[in-house]
Amino acid sequence: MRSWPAPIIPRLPSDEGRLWLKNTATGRQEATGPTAGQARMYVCGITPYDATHLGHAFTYLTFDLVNRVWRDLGLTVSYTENVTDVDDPLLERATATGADWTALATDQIDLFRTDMTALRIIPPDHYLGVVESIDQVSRLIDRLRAAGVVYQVADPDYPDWYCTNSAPTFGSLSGLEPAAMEQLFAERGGDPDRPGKRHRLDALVWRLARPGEPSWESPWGRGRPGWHVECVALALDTLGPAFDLQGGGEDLIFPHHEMCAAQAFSATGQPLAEVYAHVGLVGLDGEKMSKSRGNLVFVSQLRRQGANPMAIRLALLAHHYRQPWSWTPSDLSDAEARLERWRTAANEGASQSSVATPAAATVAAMRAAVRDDLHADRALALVDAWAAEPGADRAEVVAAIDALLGVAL
Ligand code: 5CA
Ligand code: ZN
Repeated sequence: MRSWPAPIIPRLPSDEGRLWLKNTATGRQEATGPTAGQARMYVCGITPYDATHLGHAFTYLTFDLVNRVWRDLGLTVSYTENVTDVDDPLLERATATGADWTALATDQIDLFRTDMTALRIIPPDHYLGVVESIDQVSRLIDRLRAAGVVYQVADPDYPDWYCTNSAPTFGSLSGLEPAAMEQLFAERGGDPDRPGKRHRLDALVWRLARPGEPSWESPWGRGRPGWHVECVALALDTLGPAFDLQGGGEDLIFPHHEMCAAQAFSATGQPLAEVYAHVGLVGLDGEKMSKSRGNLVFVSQLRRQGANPMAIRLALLAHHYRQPWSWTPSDLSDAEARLERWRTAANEGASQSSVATPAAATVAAMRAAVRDDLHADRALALVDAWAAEPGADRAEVVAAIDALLGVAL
């Protein structure tokens, strides 16, 4: 699937270090990515039945920071992102609005590309929809079957295919008790009560065709892939097992990423990823911003209302990625004022003041802030201090604001 145009990223003078991220699986901050060569990252992409809201933008911005930090450390990055372009919520929305499901997905993916381009998010190297990846999914189900974890549910009408979470590591990502797992599984697309399953938490991997639903031929009968198996197939196919980082919003810890990890382990005998990072959810009026709740602020809507995309980016950067927060209009007005101050500092004559902040010290501190669990919020404070008294060598800081934070002044 076509992705979107890459922003131009200035190169800063080289500098050694590591990216440290809090690993959801261990609760500890861990050096993430290799010391040299290629870093590999998979981030769970959109289900394209509605436009990009600020929660999505916050998640993709977070992993864009990872991408920028790795590149600044001299690594190359192989980045995969999926599009869940066939799934229940998309089909339900299409039915409810009388739209064709493929047209709905195509429109929303286009809008997502436009939003990501405007926000200067580095595009994935592998941007893949499920519809174009049915063969990869089918091959993974084959491997899971060979590993003895896939079976057909005892249902005379629709004997769909399920996968048992038999990996010894199951549960270690989320650290949840079985009762909490069942509840979240039921709330987030799972079917613990379906008769004929071997275990209540087993995940659907291939759903046989129902009348009126899209379906594809496969060795498992005509049907379509389940959710988790899709991400595992695309990740293993493009990155291989034990890649550096698996990411998404914190709503994906359970069941999605836990079950992805279990399936990958069953298929390969290796972990899916070394580190799992999750983004705190963005809300509105104290509730999680979600398509099903309908309390959404869209990036495209803010842009139509005249918001500068760099101000939207700055508004999101002001929040640390692990901290859940609620959007308010002052997030945007504060960011617009900050952007204005930074632009003035970048474009006006250098301060003659003896307290002018040296550029090299500011850039070094910005690097330290983002390498330390992506503290963009701290980096913004450092640039604020610099902008109050910019020295003569402003170009260095302007380049770092662009390279590390993705904000073009
Ligand atoms: N297609 C699946 C992942 S395979 C999916 O969750 N799609 S989504 O459109 O619902 O979400 C896309 C990404 O945005 C996911 O990583 C999700 O965790 C993240 N996300 C969704 N809502 C929010 C929110 N309110 N705040 C932060 N991130 C969010
Ligand atoms: Zn996913």
